[in-house]
Parts: sequence; C-alpha cells; structure tokens
Amino acid sequence: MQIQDPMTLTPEQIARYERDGYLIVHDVLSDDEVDAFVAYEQEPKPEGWLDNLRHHVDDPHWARLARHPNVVSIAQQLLDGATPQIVQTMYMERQPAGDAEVGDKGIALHQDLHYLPTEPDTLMACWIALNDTDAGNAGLCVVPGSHKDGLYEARKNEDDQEHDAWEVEHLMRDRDGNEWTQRFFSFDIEGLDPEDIERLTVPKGAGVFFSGYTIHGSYANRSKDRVRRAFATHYVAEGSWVVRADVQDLVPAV
Ligand SMILES: O=C(O)CCC(=O)C(=O)O
Repeated sequence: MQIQDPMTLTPEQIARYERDGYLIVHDVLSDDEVDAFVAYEQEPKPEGWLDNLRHHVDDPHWARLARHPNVVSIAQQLLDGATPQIVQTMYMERQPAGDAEVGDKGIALHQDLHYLPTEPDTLMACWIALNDTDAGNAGLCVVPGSHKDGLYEARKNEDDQEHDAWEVEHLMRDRDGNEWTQRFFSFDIEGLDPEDIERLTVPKGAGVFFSGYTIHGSYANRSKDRVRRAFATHYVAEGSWVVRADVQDLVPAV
C-alpha cells in the first residue's frame, strides 16, 4: 500500500539496520507532535490505562503515532516492502529519582520475540523518544548484532534496583484455532557481557527501529529530575501470525 510523503532510508541506513539490528532515525515526529501526545497523556486517565496494549485501535492520539507516515514508511522499508500491521502500542514513562537513590526501574534485557512469538518471525519495533533520553535517564539499551543469533535463553530476572520482576499467563492461539495458555515472565537474558550493551542517546522525536531478535531493555532512571518518556509500536509484516491471543487482531498501519 502507498504511503503519502514517505521518509526514505538511504542504502547505508538499511545496511546499518541489517548489520546492527537497530537504526536510529532522527525527527520521525516533530516537536509539536510529541508535545501534543505528551500533553494528552498528562490528562487524567482511568486506572490501568497503560496496561492496555491496544489503544491504537480506538484512541486517535495513539493511532496517530502508531500509524505515523514517517514511522510506517521506515518500518515498511525494513520489512522488505511488506505492509506493516500493528500488534501493540505502549507508552512508557520512567520517573526520575528526585531525593531517592533511584527512580522508576527499567525493563530487563530481552528480545521481543520472547514476549510476542510470531510466525514467521517478522516482528519489529519502533521506539520513539518523547524527550531527550540517554544513559542517565533510563534511555534505551541495545546489544548491536544480537539479532543474528536467534532466540537466546532467558530466565526470570531477579527483582533488584534496576528491574521489576513479574509473571503473567496469556491465552495463545495458532493458525488452526488450537488454544493453550503460556506463562510469561520478565525475561532476562543471561550471561551478557556488559561491554556489549550499548546505552543509546536518542533525542526527542527520534525513533529507534529494531528487530524482534535484537536484545534491548533499559535500566532504572537515576537522574534527579529528568523523566524519560517513550512510545513504542510493535509491527509484523502482513500475513504474519501473532500467537498471543490478546494482541492477535492486527491493525493495518496504512
Ligand atoms: O523503554 C524501555 O524501557 C524498554 C522498551 C522495550 O522493551 C520495548 O519497547 O520493547
């Protein structure tokens, strides 16, 4: 499907994505677009609002970011021209430490295919910084090149100052309609060399595109007063099957 005014990647950018498993693209959202979304999210919201992964279906503010022409055209180029289908959307705010030692915790290092198995494995994400983010305020971390090694072993992380630990059960459904439940927990990939973990600096409005195999996560916000805000959309290529039933109803991004 044709996207109006698409943002076009250079062959070098596509090669970098293929080599590293992630790509930072500046200015996918304008300051005004970011500010409008953040202002909307500051308005009072019902209990459990951020637990819902499907606001892109019926909330125009969320749909606008998940279906943004810049984001979708880049996702489409990275999916070899397939039309991206939206799986889920998340808004993640990490509060600073203030007078405490640490602020909000991050998400232990994982591959998204741990949480969202898909067939085939076309899962990818666009994580957009909604303010300036870096190692000091729970910025996104990645392990460059980790997308080339398939799915890593992961265990439930230890609850510590950096990461929350949790467990949840999901209904799963295959293409033939067979159903079962599967336990998920806060996955943590064991044995990573800290030197391989890159702490990204991503300015407001930039997007980090990464594959479902790319190891990524974040650490606690240890800044005194710098909140970290990000919006992430997970896509698959048209024709892919998402096995988790709660996010199986895909929304075409175009
Ligand atoms: O923003 C973070 O802290 C981690 C985000 C993440 O894991 C994701 O978008 O899949």
